[in-house]
Amino acid sequence: DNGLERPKGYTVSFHYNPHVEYHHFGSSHPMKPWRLTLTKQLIVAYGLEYTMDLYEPRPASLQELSIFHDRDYLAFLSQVTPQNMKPDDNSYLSFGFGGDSNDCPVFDGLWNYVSLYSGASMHAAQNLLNNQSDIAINWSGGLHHAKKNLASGFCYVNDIVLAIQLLLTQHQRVLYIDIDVHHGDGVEQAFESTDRVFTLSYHKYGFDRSGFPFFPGTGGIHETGPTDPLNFGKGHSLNIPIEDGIDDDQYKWLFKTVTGAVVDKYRPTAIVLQSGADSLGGDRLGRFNLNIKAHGFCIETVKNYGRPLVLIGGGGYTPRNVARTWCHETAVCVGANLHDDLPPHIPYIQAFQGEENGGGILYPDLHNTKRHDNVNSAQKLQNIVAQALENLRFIEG
Ligand code: V1P
Ligand code: CA
Ligand code: ZN
Repeated sequence: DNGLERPKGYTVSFHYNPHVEYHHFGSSHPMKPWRLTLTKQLIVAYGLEYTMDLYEPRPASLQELSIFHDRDYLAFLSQVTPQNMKPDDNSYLSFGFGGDSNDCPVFDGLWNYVSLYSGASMHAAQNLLNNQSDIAINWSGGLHHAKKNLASGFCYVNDIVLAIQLLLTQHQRVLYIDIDVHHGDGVEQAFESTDRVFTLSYHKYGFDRSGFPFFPGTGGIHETGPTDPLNFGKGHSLNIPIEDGIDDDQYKWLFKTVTGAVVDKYRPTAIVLQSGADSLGGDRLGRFNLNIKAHGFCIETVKNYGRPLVLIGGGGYTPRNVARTWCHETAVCVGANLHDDLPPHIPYIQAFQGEENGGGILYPDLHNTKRHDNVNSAQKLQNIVAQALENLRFIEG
């Protein structure tokens, strides 16, 4: 038994167009699409490609993206290039490009890039609707900050919103869960006025010593949707703010307790899970101390709810560990156990070798990178859970 037989009852589909990998945000930008190359290489090396249905989705059309995004925003996005852009142009700035941080640069092939990752998320959702799979995976998506007329935080088109909109054609209640270290503000905002989508985000929340908020600065425990009692969306968002350095056991307890309560109360008929890998220990932008298996525990927990599931990527800024995590989580979906020694013949094996790169194994200890002291006390986390459960009383049937 090589552990890779297709488990009975679960059909997993993998939606990926390799052309996304070849796009570059710029050498100093933390978002590296080639982390997807590393991810795919690990998945292939472990033989996981034989345990899933593989699809190479076509890019989404402008028409399809306009289900969520404004026409004038898409018109701008589809024609702007590094050659024709005007940095002091009003529309350029008003659509979220440029600015001091340059979070959303204009790069070669930008339109192709956004169409590819969005096409893959839409295709994944469509595959669930057609009953072609139980779990549909798109590691190239998960760009949760994009708004209908605004690029934000490395996100230009919100593929998650588009996927959920497709699911809503057949599902009465869709649950969105977001374990990226950042608040899933774009998805929350897109569905703020409906009770047919419940959004749940776990994230770092707080201010640094200079008073700057951790991006995007929203997602406090008391933000549960609109306050207007006549608004159907009231109470249909839940935010779990977390401080620096949270460890495996704390996060697993928090995730299981809160997500379990949401599933019990909201009774979703489909789930979309954003699995941003910037919540791992040692991430270039993140602040948590999670190991790969604790991150994967969240995927396992959600899989076991037994609802149709779209699993998508997101942040993740230490590429070798993004690849390890998403390979592990692909294995979790198909029900395979992977050997800790990396298989031979991985094209970019050097990326995983050497002490500083995780010593050539799949599950290096990321907690021990200890870059962030754990300031989450048991008491603080208990208070968060108590308040989260209190917030949920609003949606009790
Ligand atoms: O903090 C900011 C800027 C500062 N402005 C007031 C806002 N931007 C962050 C954006 C993080 C985006 C995360 C995306 C995701 O959730 C989903 C894919 O993971 C930022 C950071 C930071 N350390 O938070 N931008 C950059 N770093 C950056 C660094 C180098 C070059 C370009 C951007
Ligand atoms: Ca999050
Ligand atoms: Zn993030």
